[in-house]
Amino acid sequence: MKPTFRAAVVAVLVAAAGGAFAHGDAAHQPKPSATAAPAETSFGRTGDPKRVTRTVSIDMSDRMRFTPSELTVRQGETVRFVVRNSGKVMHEMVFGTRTDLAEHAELMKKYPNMEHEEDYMVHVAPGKTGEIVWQFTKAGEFHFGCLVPGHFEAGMVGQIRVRPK
Ligand SMILES: [Cu+2]
Repeated sequence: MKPTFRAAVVAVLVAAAGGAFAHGDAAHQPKPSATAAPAETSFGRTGDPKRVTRTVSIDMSDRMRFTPSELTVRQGETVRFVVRNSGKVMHEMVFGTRTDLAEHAELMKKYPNMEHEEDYMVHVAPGKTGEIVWQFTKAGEFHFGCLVPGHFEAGMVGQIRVRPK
């Protein structure tokens, strides 16, 4: 078991002990002000909607697929993802490294009611459309997955290649 995974489990257990099992509570708190510098992750940071240079539409279906499931962007590019759920069950799109996503999928199996809201994910109800604006600040290969329990394992995962500037 990797340390990051263990840390995530501990975080969930601590939240449970505090009586707020879902971090849904946190999701309802106001987000940090727009003037604060967005937090950098290993796969980029929250994008500024005013700097979007490209819009990519992605479909999520009950066949457990993202369409398209592969794309290439340039390092530094800010992309608006318009994510449509054309299925009849909930789907979500979560960015991360392959390891991040696999660990997160495991957690979701253990705690299926876990709710969370981060800028690098969007949960989309059937028939609805959601958005993520993300800036890819680091070159490399990243992934996006649906972490509704069982979906990631069924192959609901896609790949983003970020070409160096
Ligand atoms: Cu899904």
